Amino acid sequence: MKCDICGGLAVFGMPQNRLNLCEEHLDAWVLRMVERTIDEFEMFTRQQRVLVAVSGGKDSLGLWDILARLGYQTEGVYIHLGITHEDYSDVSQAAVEAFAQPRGLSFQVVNVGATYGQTIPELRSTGRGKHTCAVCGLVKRHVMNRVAYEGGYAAIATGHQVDDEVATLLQNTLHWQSGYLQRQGPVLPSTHPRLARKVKPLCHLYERESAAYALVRGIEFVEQECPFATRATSIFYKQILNQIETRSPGTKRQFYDGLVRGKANGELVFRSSQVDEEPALTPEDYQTCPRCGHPTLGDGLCAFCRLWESEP
Ligand code: Q46
Ligand code: ZN
Ligand code: ZN
Repeated sequence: MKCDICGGLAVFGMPQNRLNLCEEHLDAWVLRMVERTIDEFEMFTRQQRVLVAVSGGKDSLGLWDILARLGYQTEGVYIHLGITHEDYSDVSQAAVEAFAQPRGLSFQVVNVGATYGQTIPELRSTGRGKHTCAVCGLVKRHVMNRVAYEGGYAAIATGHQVDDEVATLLQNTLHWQSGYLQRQGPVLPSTHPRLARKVKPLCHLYERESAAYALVRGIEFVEQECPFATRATSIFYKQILNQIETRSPGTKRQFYDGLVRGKANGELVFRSSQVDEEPALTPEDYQTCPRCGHPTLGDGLCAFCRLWESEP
């Protein structure tokens, strides 16, 4: 297999683009793709500071590496969830440290247990009728919004790639979750000064491209999945989508791009007022949580503070 650009030894094939690339040209292709995505969706500029949410996995560390190489101003945030199964959270934090230090990149750690009194597994075990990932997602969103607001960052960048996005899209479509479909996209605008703009610069990169980039760059990421992820339905949807993609290369990109394009040109319209970060909301739609000052749609405590409220 030859590289379609230089004729050298190709190490990576992309059937959906009919493209085979050597290491050097895969690297250059990924950088160009991400830069183009940032520009196309006007995610941020080189004059703005971006907070990169890092988990220690290939996608978020790869994203950070790409943004730093492209000359963007980045800082990382690692949220230590207190997951002790196979030392998952400690091992992930160590991977983030080992990545950032030699590159001179700065990051902060928010330890959920130390900061708020309970880790994610402890919170879950007190049985609030929510799945672990729902609790975890709520906590991570709250922490990231707080860190971004306090640090004055222009945006939070996450490592979601095409496979993550289409798994979510399939799940939301099967259940016609109009609120989630409305907020899904490469950019979630800020609807309140305390709710940061969220951007996904890898949203046009397939997971295997992101993995190949991390390998080519020699990034030592955590391969271990979060122990709770194995039960996540998103893995099941990813497997189904991979089967469809094998049969018909490019389907994943088409599925995702169709949503983004349809919403941009008004062909697809979804409505819901039940999601805290729905893009159509304005600051006036929110109340202020009396405990943490976070914006919330209902009266009283925000969903994050209610989590800690309901002791068993
Ligand atoms: S970290 Fe948290 Fe994920 Fe683990 S508990 Fe679920 S949501 S799977 S991205
Ligand atoms: Zn080449
Ligand atoms: Zn609150």
